[in-house]
Amino acid sequence: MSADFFAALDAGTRLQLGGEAWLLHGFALDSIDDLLPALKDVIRAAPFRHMTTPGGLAMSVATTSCGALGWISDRRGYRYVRRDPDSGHGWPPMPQPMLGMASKAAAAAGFPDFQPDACLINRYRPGTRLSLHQDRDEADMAQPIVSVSLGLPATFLFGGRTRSERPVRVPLSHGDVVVWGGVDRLRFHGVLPVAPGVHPQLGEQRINLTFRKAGASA
Ligand code: MD6
Ligand code: FE
Repeated sequence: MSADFFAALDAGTRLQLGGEAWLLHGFALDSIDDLLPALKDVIRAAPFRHMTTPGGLAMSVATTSCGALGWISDRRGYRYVRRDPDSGHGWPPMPQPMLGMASKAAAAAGFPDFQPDACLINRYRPGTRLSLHQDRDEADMAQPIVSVSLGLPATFLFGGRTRSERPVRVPLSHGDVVVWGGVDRLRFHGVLPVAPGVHPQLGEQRINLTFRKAGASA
């Protein structure tokens, strides 16, 4: 798969990445004029911070959250919590344009009942990467994850169910949405270092939103 091949895709193109994993190219662009101001409000209420890994290192990705639950990392481990430890208050509520877009994307990928209660927001400056990991801190592995790329492009690494399987490289650009669940829910994944650049709307950064159903289903 080459970046040129992907660049030639039209908004609206769907690319199947696995049995239950899809790249919905440009899916978020329809609602981008509502998404970006909503995101800005969230970041004002809960600013990005570099959390500490259980090993004691500062993460190079800066993170924040919105929704009933937010994802945190500290010396004790990774988990979802109801309060932002920096402010002592609840996380900002998930804005309707973000919630609406995420559930529409999930439905388009075959998950019609997705009701996320958490959105983890990651900020990558040029040079920032995310090493291969699995997302396994959520209570219900039957629920998919919806991932939205904004700003600078990046190369997503989509691996297998074991760390040793060689990942596929998937170029992601502003407005792309990746949905995965089911048989693909526990695949290893990561992001290569973001190349320097300036995005017309977001400047020198890539922002990734991952919508999850983190708590147990009612
Ligand atoms: C990112 N994404 O694209 C990081 N996790 O910046 C993730 O770690 C991720 O995109 C689970 C599902 C989709 C994702
Ligand atoms: Fe992840």
